[in-house]
Amino acid sequence: MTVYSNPGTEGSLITFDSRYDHYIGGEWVPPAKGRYFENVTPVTGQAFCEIARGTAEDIESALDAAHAAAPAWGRTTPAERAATLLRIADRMEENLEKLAVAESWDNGKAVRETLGADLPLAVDHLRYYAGAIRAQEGRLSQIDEDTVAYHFHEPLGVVGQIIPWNFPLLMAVWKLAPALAAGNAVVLKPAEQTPASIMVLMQLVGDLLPPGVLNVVNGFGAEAGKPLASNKRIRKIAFTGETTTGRLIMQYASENLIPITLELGGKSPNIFFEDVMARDDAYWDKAQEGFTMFALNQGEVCTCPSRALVQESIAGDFLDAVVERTKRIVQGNPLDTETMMGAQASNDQLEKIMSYLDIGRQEGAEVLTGGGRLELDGDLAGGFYVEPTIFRGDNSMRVFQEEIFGPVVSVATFADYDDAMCIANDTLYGLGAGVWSRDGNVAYRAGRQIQAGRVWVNNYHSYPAHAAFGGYKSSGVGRETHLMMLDHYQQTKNLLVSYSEDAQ
Ligand code: TXE
Repeated sequence: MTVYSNPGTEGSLITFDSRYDHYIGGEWVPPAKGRYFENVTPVTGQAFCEIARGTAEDIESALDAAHAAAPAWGRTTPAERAATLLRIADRMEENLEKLAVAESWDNGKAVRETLGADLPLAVDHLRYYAGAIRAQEGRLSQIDEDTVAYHFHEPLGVVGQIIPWNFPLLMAVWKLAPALAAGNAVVLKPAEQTPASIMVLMQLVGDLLPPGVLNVVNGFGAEAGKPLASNKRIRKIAFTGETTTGRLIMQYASENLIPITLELGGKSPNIFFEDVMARDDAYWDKAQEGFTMFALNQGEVCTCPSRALVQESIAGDFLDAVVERTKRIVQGNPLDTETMMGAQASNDQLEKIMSYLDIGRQEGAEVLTGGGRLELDGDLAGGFYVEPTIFRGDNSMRVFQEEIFGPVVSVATFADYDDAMCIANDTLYGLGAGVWSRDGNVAYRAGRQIQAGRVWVNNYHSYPAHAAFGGYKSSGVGRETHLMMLDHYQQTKNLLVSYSEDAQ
């Protein structure tokens, strides 16, 4: 067991700067309007640094730098770009503990997760796209004996990226790795709730990229995000966040006729067929763990399995077991490696979750465990902690239909396979889903029938590179974490060449 010291205190791995500027053209640049905002750690609820409050002027400066850098970066060879990504991955790996503590302090998530998942996954994504870009090939079509169509991949040029606060470093890398591998220059806007760990990352890796290839402008959605997403000088916008914001991003992009990728909200079903309890064995243990995944990352995951569907015939025993399991989730100081669940990312998010706990009760959902704020002592008393909560109700309730984005699961029962599919697909969203059955045919059929871009079968919440991730329905447009994402950051140049010496 390790308990990392709070940043800035004796023995800590990291001391944050008291103030962070924007990172533009390889330099630290103060905000044009000279304004900063306070950044709070959810661990204690205290402000720990100031962040540049970006506006349209800062976005324009970043776009100037990106446009200056884009042509040369776009002409580098795949091997050069791959080598750069690998160097960034190595630098992150060398500083893994430091970045993990920074991320936990900024976001509130357990260091057990940042050490074991967020950072290793980010490093692996960089390495994956380094390999993917080197392996990418163009295409040639033979039109006739003398005519050939060559298809070349070209970068788009300068792209904008806007990310959320639930996995700040991992979301940054999910977006940056394919964009940079494909030869684009980037202007990235982190979420206003969690900018600090990304600025620490830029301090660590900024020198590995030519100035202007990667620019980071901080600030709020309306003040910095909108001027970026609606800018005529970007050739693409990539966004992860709320579905309503995603609609706005799509509107801005439509004005400029640029492509988008959107990764939005979810209300993912996690379906347990009756055979999961057929034997008390390792599989049943794994299935129970799969249920408790609703609390992973404090439930602040777009694919949070926030609707559990359990076959009626096993509901009583199943729920007794998973309630017991949920009560064993260790909550507390996110910097303690024993802690499984840390703090919610912001006070706003805490209040949103608390309001849904009230809504669920008012709708008549039964609280099987949890249901309130978790009060902790000492310097954690001001932090944003919530108990993992299990509601039991039916799929028409708001707690089954609306994204809560907290450690809250709503459980409904189903009679048979068709009933399960009907409830699973009765949602606006289609990002993730889980299917648990020992019967491979049932699991396969259900996996194909559920309207979601990612269905985990007999597992949940794994995010390996090389498996496409993205939404159906109102959950988004495009696919990340797979080489098909390169297509979203490239345009195709076709040269249609005649080698004929005959007159046309
Ligand atoms: O999201 P926003 P918020 C869901 C989750 C959460 C809710 C609200 O349910 O409770 O959204 O979170 C930037 N133009 N998800 O308010 O507003 C903003 O600055 C351009 C699900 O934080 O979508 C931030 O960088 N940019 C989700 C980013 O968008 C704008 C992850 C996300 O903020 C903008 C996060 C605008 N007009 C929240 N308005 C997921 N799918 O993982 C805001 N932004």
